[in-house]
Amino acid sequence: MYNALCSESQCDFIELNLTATGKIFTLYNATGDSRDLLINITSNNTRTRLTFLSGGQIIFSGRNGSDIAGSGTRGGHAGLLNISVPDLLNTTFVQLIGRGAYTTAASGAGGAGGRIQISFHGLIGNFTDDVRLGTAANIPIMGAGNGSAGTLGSSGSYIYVTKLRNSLRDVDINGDGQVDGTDRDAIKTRYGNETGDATFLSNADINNDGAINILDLFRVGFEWNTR
Ligand SMILES: [Ca+2]
Ligand SMILES: [Ca+2]
Repeated sequence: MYNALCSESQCDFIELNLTATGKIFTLYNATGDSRDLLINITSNNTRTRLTFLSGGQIIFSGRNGSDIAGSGTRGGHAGLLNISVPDLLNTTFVQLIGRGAYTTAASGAGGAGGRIQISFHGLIGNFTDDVRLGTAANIPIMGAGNGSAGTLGSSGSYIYVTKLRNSLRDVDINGDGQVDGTDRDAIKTRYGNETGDATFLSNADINNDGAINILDLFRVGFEWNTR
């Protein structure tokens, strides 16, 4: 999908909404390793965003060793996934999958797990940079590949999450796709909180100034029922 917008390992989108069944796959190189993938949202429009709906997947896994022609002595390594978004990164339900591949070759090693690097301005609710090797949505899956002799490839890693600059967070505080009373109440119950308070919730600090107050509530009102 989106082939026309991709060149080699880089895809430049003005805006991208990956639907529930949408999948982006990387290609393999000759030795079965995943090519790296750079997804760039290029527009600087205020509400330009990268959104993944439930079930959307980006897969940058290595190729299984037994499927690599003339080789197969090890599983393919997963690649590097880089995502750059100028405004809003909504990964609430996305699955980012960079598995090292297995191999059936004797004493062969599994491929290494993938790496993820993300740069963004705003932050939508429910995003986590927690690296686990499970299968739950919204958690990167970057497990190491296995080999027939039991040799594991290295685990995947999260390189960093960085903000390109401070900016607004999305007003959909609980990340359910609606701007409504639930989001209003998330501010209401924390009204007056500041960074460091036990009940402070960064997603409710929409203008990202370290305090939850009228300035944040105003922004929920401004986008009330807008999606
Ligand atoms: Ca909401
Ligand atoms: Ca605030």
